[in-house]
Amino acid sequence: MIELKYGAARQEPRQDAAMQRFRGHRVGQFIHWGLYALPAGRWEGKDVEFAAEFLPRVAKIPQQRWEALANDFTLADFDADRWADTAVAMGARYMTITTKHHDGFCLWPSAHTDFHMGNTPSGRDVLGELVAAYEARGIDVNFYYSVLDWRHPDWRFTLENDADNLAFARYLDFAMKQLEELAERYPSVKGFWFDGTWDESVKANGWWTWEVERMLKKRLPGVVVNSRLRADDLGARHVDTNGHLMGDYESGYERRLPEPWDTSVATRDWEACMTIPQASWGYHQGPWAQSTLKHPWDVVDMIAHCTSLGGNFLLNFGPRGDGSLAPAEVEIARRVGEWLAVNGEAIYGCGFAEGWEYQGWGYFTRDTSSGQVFAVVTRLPASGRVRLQLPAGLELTGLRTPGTGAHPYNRLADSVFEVELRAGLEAGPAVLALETGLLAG
Ligand code: FHN
Repeated sequence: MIELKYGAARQEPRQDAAMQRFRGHRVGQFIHWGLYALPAGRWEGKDVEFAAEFLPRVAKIPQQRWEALANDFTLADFDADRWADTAVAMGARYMTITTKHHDGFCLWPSAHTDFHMGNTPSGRDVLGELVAAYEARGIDVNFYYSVLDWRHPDWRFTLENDADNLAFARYLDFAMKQLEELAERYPSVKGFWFDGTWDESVKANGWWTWEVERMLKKRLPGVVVNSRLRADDLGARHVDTNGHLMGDYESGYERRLPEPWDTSVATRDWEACMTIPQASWGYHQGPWAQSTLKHPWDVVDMIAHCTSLGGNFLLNFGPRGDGSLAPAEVEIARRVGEWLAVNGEAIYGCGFAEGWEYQGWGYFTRDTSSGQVFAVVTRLPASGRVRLQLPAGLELTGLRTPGTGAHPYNRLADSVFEVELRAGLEAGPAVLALETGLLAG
């Protein structure tokens, strides 16, 4: 063990009420919204086949022209209640929104920059409106904050000399002030989700990431912070040099999930975030993105996959430049929500079912309070039949599907059962609630 000043604050997962609440949510809505929603991946008539929020960099747009987009951010069709209604329809229990992305534009009227929503034609505090709308519906709000800032004159990717060190120290002070401001203006926020912390400059200042976590936890008791913020004394990220997770949950699963049989993941809290199109987080209007939208059942598969390993799933939405949500994304949210409305007992408050092995047709989950085990069948075999292998010594004593009630099954051997599931596929992946007992003898 190496002595660390800025390593992990604890070695075991948090068990306080706020953390348990976050852990039980399982399904969240991510939102990437900023100036990049206006060009939406297209510049001077050409589609730029890259994540829309990277447009200023990829298309090498002069800073002044990028900033001028703020004049067109009129919010002609923005309604915080409509966004929040969509989250409710999806069955999301929390929402995480970009307060500032890499281009430095802030969704709240920050006193520390003039590059913010308050200086757009409407002058509205959309962040405040969103917090109010989501919380009125019982949905927790978390703030995404990009430490990386392409616009700020003191931002540095690397620290080459004293002048860089001085400039970057000023930058860290600026970012700390913005974070204090967010905590003060919106004290009901439940979590902070940091991004853009991978550069050498941040890694060389692990102390600052420690201070940010400490400041937020002091001001906002219970607040949940992702691992991506943190670097330790030696520049190790997420997990400190001694192998302990920093922050409250691992947030490294981005557009990828752990292997479904990798049960080692279940020893920590974690969250995976996912785009609806193949890659873009901000709204991208081109076919590069729009022809790759995920099917609602693919989303359900990922939700169950994460739950089965004790993780949360954060599905990203990229609202459009006028403030409206893309209809295709609203439709996906609706269908995922319809599935969750029937089958949510296998997801919310559920986690890893220890002893129940991954078998390829989908996932086992277990309700962390009642102990009820579920099978979520997302890959039905061509036969239409699923073979359920129970842990040794257990037998099936009853089977129920949340939508339709008792379901028949056949015993093939001790602890091995077969279930026919061809009917009802149009309603999405089947869920089975398993009643079990000890095998006699
Ligand atoms: O560069 C960003 C990207 O735009 C997006 O915000 C994602 C979300 O996890 N994070 C970064 C890439 O890791």
